[in-house]
Amino acid sequence: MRSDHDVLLVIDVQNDFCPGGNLAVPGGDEVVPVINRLAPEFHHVVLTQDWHPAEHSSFASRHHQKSPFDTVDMHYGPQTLWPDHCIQDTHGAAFHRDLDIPQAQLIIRKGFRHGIDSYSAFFENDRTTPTGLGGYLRERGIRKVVCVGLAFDYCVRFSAEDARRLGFETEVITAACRAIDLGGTADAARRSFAEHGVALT
Ligand code: VGL
Ligand code: ZN
Repeated sequence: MRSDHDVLLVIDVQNDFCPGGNLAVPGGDEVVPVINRLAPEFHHVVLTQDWHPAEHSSFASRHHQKSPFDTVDMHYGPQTLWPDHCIQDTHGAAFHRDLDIPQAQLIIRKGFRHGIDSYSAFFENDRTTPTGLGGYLRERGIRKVVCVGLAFDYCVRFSAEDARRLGFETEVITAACRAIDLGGTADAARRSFAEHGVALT
């Protein structure tokens, strides 16, 4: 077993990020058995779930003459646009059916506000609105956050860097992640982890 002060943060292992989904990450489903094997080593497991209203502002379909993966300026800064994905209460937003972590203690839903996206499990994309997870983990006596899931270069990256910024020791297990990799974003994530003191294992 891991230390009682470690948490496994399982990020967005949802149908839309797996092959056949609306924002499929290559090999996304391959993380499921790896995470299922890791989870029993942890006393604390938290899941995140990307959870958008049907007309979320991160969807390219909501922007005139924009395509998925274009960037627009939002009031909080640049925002990549995505295919419609992880709409609340749809099959695409459900966890992968083989994800088997009955002991998970908390599900953090994020991106539920129409006008702002949230890659990180800790802060929305304005980088200041907290989700509450930081306070929850602190109150539970957590010192180390171990991140796995989808996508390595977006939600895993932002969650891990925010965990570090909040003062948690932070580790990303690469064998339990897959990347979207839009023009070098996976390499950028690896470099950024090195700069910020996020351990890659
Ligand atoms: C994610 C893009 C949009 C992710 C979520 O889970 O990495 N990426 N929404
Ligand atoms: Zn999303």
